[in-house]
Amino acid sequence: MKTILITGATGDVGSHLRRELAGKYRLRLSDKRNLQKSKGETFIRADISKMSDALKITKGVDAIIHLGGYSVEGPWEGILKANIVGCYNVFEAARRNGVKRILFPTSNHAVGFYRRNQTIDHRVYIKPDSRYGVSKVFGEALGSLYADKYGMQMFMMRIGNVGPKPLDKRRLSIWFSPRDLAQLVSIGIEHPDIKFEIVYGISGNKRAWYDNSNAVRLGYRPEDDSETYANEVLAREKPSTDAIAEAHQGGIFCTAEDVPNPAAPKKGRKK
Ligand code: 15L
Repeated sequence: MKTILITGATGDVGSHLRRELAGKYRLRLSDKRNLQKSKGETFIRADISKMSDALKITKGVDAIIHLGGYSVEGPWEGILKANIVGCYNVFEAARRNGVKRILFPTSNHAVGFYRRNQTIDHRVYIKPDSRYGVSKVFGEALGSLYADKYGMQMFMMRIGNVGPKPLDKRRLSIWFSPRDLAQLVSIGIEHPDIKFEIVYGISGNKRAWYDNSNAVRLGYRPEDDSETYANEVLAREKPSTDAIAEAHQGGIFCTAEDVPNPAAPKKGRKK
């Protein structure tokens, strides 16, 4: 059984993955915050902005799902530390420890300034909508470098919004159900021929803004479609006064300086 490291495991995506991957892999979890581990899991408390911690958690694993970091728009200092320094440390520590494969949840916000009337694929020029989006582009670029220079295997998932149901009209286009997330992650772990791939982490949504043919080429067959929830989502949608947010795929990330994290139960955003 493969050992998979999940960084940032206390977050919302981490919690879905722990449940979905349980029994299929030996899960090594890490986070800055404490976590109650379940059967088949180990936990190492770590701050990935320190290289020594990154080296410790990446030792002896078969693949890494690097979720750790800042997950919404926020102050530059926080994003720099968590998403630039932290991402560099994890990729570099993996290289030094001989870990070949990394799955990186980049984000729809790496390309959030594309307009909603456009369909984009994995080859489009980047158009980040926020400092957070820029930090995800950094991860994609670092992944590309480490694939070309060191022969590492990099699976970049531009994730939409993970959750049991789409939250609003924008998320009808980018929703990613937990079971589709698990399927795409399994492809990222198991596919024998990954060098550097960009795929979109979304379900088979009828309203998708993405041509996800690269994921389909690698075997992805999503089971869910946000259309199932469209009527209930649209019925409760309030009209927006933010024309820029409304016109672009990234929504309020295109105008806001700080964005509440829908996944965070109490505090505004992941610290
Ligand atoms: C993201 O990249 C965030 O991590 C997540 O919290 C959501 O805000 C999501 O994008 C989104 O666009 O809905």
